[in-house]
Parts: sequence; structure tokens; C-alpha cells
Amino acid sequence: MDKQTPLPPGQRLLDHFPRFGLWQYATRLHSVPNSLNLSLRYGSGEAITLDEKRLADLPRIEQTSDFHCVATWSVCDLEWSGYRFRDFYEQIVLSQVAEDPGIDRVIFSCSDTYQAHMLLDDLLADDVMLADRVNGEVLGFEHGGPLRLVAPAHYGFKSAKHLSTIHFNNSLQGYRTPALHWHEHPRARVAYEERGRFFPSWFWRYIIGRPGLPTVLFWFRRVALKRNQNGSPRGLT
Ligand SMILES: Nc1nc2c(c(=O)[nH]1)N[C@H]1C(S)=C(S)[C@@H](COP(=O)(O)O)O[C@H]1N2
Ligand SMILES: [Mo]
Repeated sequence: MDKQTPLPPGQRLLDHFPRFGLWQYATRLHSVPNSLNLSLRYGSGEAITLDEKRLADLPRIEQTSDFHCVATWSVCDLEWSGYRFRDFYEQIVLSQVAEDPGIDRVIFSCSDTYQAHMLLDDLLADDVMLADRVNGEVLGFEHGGPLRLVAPAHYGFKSAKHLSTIHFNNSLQGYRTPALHWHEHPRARVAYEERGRFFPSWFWRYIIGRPGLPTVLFWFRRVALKRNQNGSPRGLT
């Protein structure tokens, strides 16, 4: 983001990019693999495995974008590298399927058991990526390696890290919210401050987001340090 441009409503700038998430996921990292282990499901079809070579056939893109967490922190100018989600959809997903059973949403499952879902239309925007590099380095465990979603126009909780299954679907069957059903906004667009489904945005900013923030940041840093001492996989320093 151009430093002249104000941050989106209710956000504050952090000077570093923390590892973050719902805190029950901070410790669920034993199952995060170092190399890509990704499946694709379309409608009620069987899951197929996608290897790195298949992804590497897509054009590689680089993108500089900002990242906004619903808990009110933002970081600017992250340099992502990877594949445009729309290219992935058009060149890999659509080439596997004969008919469209009314697909309108996508459920992302992650190897730490986290899940996120987005509307297919939102995912086809120019700036949505499957990223495997950030700031010039291979995406390590810390920020969602081996592969994560990056959807800058949506709050960070939609940008699923450590992707393991991408399910194109016509319902939310198979999705189990990692947070509370009454909280989660289905689109979570930053520009409209869609922080939660109910309650006004000040509630999420001042009652939930800001007071909880230092605790969660502290907890994630602690878990990351511990994992590092025990011999960390690539990317956690
Ligand atoms: N697999 C997984 N993806 C996740 C989360 C998580 O806990 N696990 N947390 C989400 C939230 S709330 C945010 S803000 C971002 C944080 O990304 P970062 O750890 O790279 O800062 O990841 C999102 N994707
Ligand atoms: Mo977040």
C-alpha cells in the first residue's frame, strides 16, 4: 500500500508480519508437511492429488499486497509469488470436469485442521493467489507453507495456510467453522468492514479484536520459538 493511502477502517499498522490465527491452531502443527500434499475435489467427485509439477505449469506471478487481519492488525507491501487462483481454476480445475453442478463456493482444508470458505466469484478476482513464496523466500511453516491462499481484499482468516484440500462445491457440506457460527462472515471484505455476521463493527474492533490481540500474538510467538528449539522445518527462524 502506498504509505499515503490510509489503512482500511479500524485497522492499525504492525511493523512486522506475525504468525497468527485462532489460538487453538497455534499448537496443531505436527501434521504440517514440508512438501506439497494437495488434493482437489469437485462437487461430489473423488479427490485427486495435485503434484507440484502440475501447479508449475501455470504462469508464475508476483504480487505486492497488504494483509489485514480481522483482529485489527495490518501489514503492508508483502511480496507474494505463486499462481493466480483464476489460472488454477481455468487451467487445472475446469480441465478435469465435464459438467458444472452449480459450483459457487470453495472450501479450503488445511493440514493443521483449519478450514475456510469463499465464494468462487470472489476467488476469481485478479489478486487472489495460491502462494508458495513470500518476500523473496520459500514460504515456510511460519506463514503457511508449503502453499497458502492469499486474498488481500478479504480479512486474513480467509487466507488459508498449509493447504491440503481445495473443494469446489455447491454447498458448505464438509465445512466446519473454526470459530463460532454466529461470528463468521461469509465474505469478510475488508473495504466493507465485514468483520462478523452480526453486531456492529466497533464491537469486533474494540471488544474482541484489540483486547485479544497481544495475547494471541504472544502465544503464537511462544509456540513458534518452542518448535524452533525442537528442530523446526524450513522457514521458521
Ligand atoms: N491453516 C490455517 N490458516 C489460517 C489460520 C490458521 O490458524 N490456520 N489463521 C488465519 C488467520 S485468522 C490469519 S490473520 C492469517 C494469518 O496469517 P499469518 O500467520 O501468515 O500471519 O492466517 C489465516 N489462515
Ligand atoms: Mo486473523
